Amino acid sequence: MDNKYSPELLAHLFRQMTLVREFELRAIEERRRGLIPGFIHSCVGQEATAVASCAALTQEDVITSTHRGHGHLLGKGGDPKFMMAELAGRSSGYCLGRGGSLHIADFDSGILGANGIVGGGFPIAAGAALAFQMRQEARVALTFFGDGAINEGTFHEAANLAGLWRLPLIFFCENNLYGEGTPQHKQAPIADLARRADSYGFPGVIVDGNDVTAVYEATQTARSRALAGEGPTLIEAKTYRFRGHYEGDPQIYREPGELEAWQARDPVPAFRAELLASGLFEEAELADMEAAVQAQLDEAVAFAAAAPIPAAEEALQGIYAETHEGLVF
Ligand SMILES: Cc1ncc(C[n+]2csc(CCOP(=O)(O)OP(=O)(O)O)c2C)c(N)n1
Ligand SMILES: [Mg+2]
Repeated sequence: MDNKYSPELLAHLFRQMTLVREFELRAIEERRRGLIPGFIHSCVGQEATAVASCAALTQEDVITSTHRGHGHLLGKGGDPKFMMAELAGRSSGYCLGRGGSLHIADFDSGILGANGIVGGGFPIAAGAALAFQMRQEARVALTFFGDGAINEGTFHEAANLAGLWRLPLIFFCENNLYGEGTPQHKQAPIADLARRADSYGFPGVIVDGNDVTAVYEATQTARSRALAGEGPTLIEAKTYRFRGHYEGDPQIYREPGELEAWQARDPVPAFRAELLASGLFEEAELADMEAAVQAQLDEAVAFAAAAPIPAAEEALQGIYAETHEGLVF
């Protein structure tokens, strides 16, 4: 382990990666038990991309997320209690139980929204980045998306203007090799999606998405460029999801041995082993962090289960804006 990373940062990355992994497993379990209705698209296997990219941002920076967004939101400082309650459709959730897993927003944490519309986050993040530039604020926007989403028109429109206007925007592609059940090579004529940045006049970098410190560094570099007025960066993080596209997906599309090969590079135990080998952390310290995460999740599930579902009479509240005040971030 390179000693340029502080023990505080390493501990933060490990704690957050553990939180994301365990949050996902708990959400899957609670869906089976009936607390959580609807779809869950888990990011098990993609913890390093979510956590390390957000760790390179500040609280004032903003993100847009996707249908596979729990890790992004936790990474950006989302509270598992309000998230679990939102997944359960309870009135104590981030969006009062109206949004569910795919539509969580929390402007206080700089989370402009997960999005059920594939490619829906690009114009929102570009708009936020334009606002930061016009107000001369030292903030960046980061938009998460998948290898499927990069083929949407919204990517190309946002990338074109962001490149032209040198917006402080980071395009963060989690290339997990599939869009639903379609392998990446059947949805795009090139394997390295980072090359697309070239068309829009900004750098595209490829990073090992299962290497937490590599992702952290790539995002830090992109952020520094953005703040220096040099414009966007496209980061393509090569990674893999270990579970189905959604919970219940029969997963008939994987190549034999593919899942096992990626599981051998599971980012969470790999980072744990790296921390122990560095001599900076004792086994007991890591076990304490893991136990603290479990306690936090017990609390989150209890918080969600204790809250009521929203009353039917409130269904139309919060749909139409009465003022612009709530929209200022
Ligand atoms: C505009 C739009 N088209 C299609 C869908 C259906 N859909 C949901 S997720 C998904 C695949 C997205 O793949 P990718 O961007 O690679 O993200 P991943 O699921 O791999 O994280 C599709 C096609 C949608 N929600 N929105
Ligand atoms: Mg994908």
